[in-house]
Amino acid sequence: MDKKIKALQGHLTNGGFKSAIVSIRHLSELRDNLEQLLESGLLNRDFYDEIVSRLDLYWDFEPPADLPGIQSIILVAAPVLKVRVPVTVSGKTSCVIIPPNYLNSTDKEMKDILSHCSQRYGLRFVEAILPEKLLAVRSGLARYGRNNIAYIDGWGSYFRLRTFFSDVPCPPDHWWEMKMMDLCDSCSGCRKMCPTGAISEGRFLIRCERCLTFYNEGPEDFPEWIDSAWHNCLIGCMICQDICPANRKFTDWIDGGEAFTEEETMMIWDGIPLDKLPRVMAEKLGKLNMIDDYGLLRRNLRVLING
Ligand code: B12
Ligand code: SF4
Ligand code: SF4
Repeated sequence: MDKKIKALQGHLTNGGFKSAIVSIRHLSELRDNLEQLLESGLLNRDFYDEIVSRLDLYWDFEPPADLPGIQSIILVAAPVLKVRVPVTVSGKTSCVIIPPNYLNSTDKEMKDILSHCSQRYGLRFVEAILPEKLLAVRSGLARYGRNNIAYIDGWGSYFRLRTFFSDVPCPPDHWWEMKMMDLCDSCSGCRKMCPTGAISEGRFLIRCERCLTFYNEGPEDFPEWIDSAWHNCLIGCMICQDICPANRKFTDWIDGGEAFTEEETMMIWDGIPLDKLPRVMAEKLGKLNMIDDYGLLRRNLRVLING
C-alpha cells in the first residue's frame, strides 16, 4: 500500500476515526444507482426533488474540475453519542433526546487531521456531497440495516459520516455488494416498531416521505396523519435504532448534554429569536449543534412535552 495512504489512515485511526478509500471510477455507478431508483418510482421523484432543494443536496457525481489529479473518495466515520437534554416546563424536569449524528464536534477534529496530512504529505482533500451510506456499504466500512441505516462493527449506527475527494492514489479497492446485515434475515423489529410505516415489507428502500425525521427536520406544520404521540426526540427519531439488536451494546452511549433551566426552556418554548438569547444559552445550543435548527425547536419541544 502507498506510504501516504498508510500514513493518512494511521492518523485517522489514532484520532478515533474509521475510514475507507475507493476509486472515483465508481462515481458513475453511484449516479446510475440513484437514477434507477428514481426511474423505477421506488424513490418518489417529486418528494426527492423536495429533499434536494431543502438540503441543497446537489450530488458531486463528477470530481471537482478545479482540482486536477483527483483519484479517490475517502470516507471517514466518527463515533457519535446520542444526547439526553434536561428541560424544565412548569416546574417539571424531563429529558429529551437528540439522536447520534447531530453532534458535529468530530467534524473539526477530522478536518484538522486531513489538514495536517495535507501539509505533511502534500495531499489534497475537498469535501464531497455523495450518498454516504451507500459509499460506506460498498467500500466495506459499513452494512445496511433493514431500516436503511448503516452499521459499523463496534459502533452500531452511532456514527457520523463525512466524504472527501482526494489526490491520494487509490489502491485496488473492493466494491462490496449492497446487502443487508445477516442479523436482519431473522428480524423485522424496526419494521414492526416504526410508527409511520416508513419501513415496508417487500422493498428495501424506506418510504422517506413517511419518515418522522423528514417532518421534524423541516419548517412546515406537521401533516395531520402524524400522531403527536409518535414523536420521541427533540429532532429526528430513534425508534428504528433503539429497537435494533445490532445497537444493543451501544444504547447507553449517551452524553449528559447541556441542561436548560426553566427560564431557558421557556425561551425555546416561547420562540425567542436566536439573536435575543443570552450568550450562555446560545453557547449551549452551539454545543448541541442546534443553532441552525433552533427555529424548529419550539414546535418540536411543545409536541414532545404536550404529546
Ligand atoms: C436525505 C437524507 C435523509 C432523508 C431521507 C432518508 C432516506 N433514507 O433517503 C431523511 C430526512 C428522511 C433522513 C432521515 C434520517 N437520516 Co439522513 N440523510 C440524508 C442524506 C442527506 C442523503 C441521503 C440520500 O438521499 N441518499 C440517497 C439514498 C437513495 O441512498 P440510500 O438511502 O443509501 O439508498 C441506497 C440503498 O437503498 C441502495 N439500494 C437500493 N436497493 C437496495 C436493495 C438492498 C437489499 C440494499 C441492501 C440496498 C439497496 O441504493 C440506494 C442508493 O442508490 C444523508 C447524507 C448523505 N450525504 O448521504 C443523511 C444520512 C444518510 N442520514 C443519516 C441519519 C443519521 C438519519 C436518521 C437516522 C436521523 C435520525 N436519527 O432521525 C434518519 C434515518 C431514517 C432512515 N430510517 O433511513 C446519516 C446516516 C448515518 C448512519 N449510521 O447510517 C447520514 C449519512 C448523515 C451523516 N452524514 O451521517 N435522512
Ligand atoms: S431491527 Fe432487526 S431488521 Fe431492523 S435493522 Fe436492526 S437487525 Fe435489521
Ligand atoms: S427514523 Fe423513525 S419514522 Fe423514520 S424509519 Fe426509523 S422509526 Fe420510522
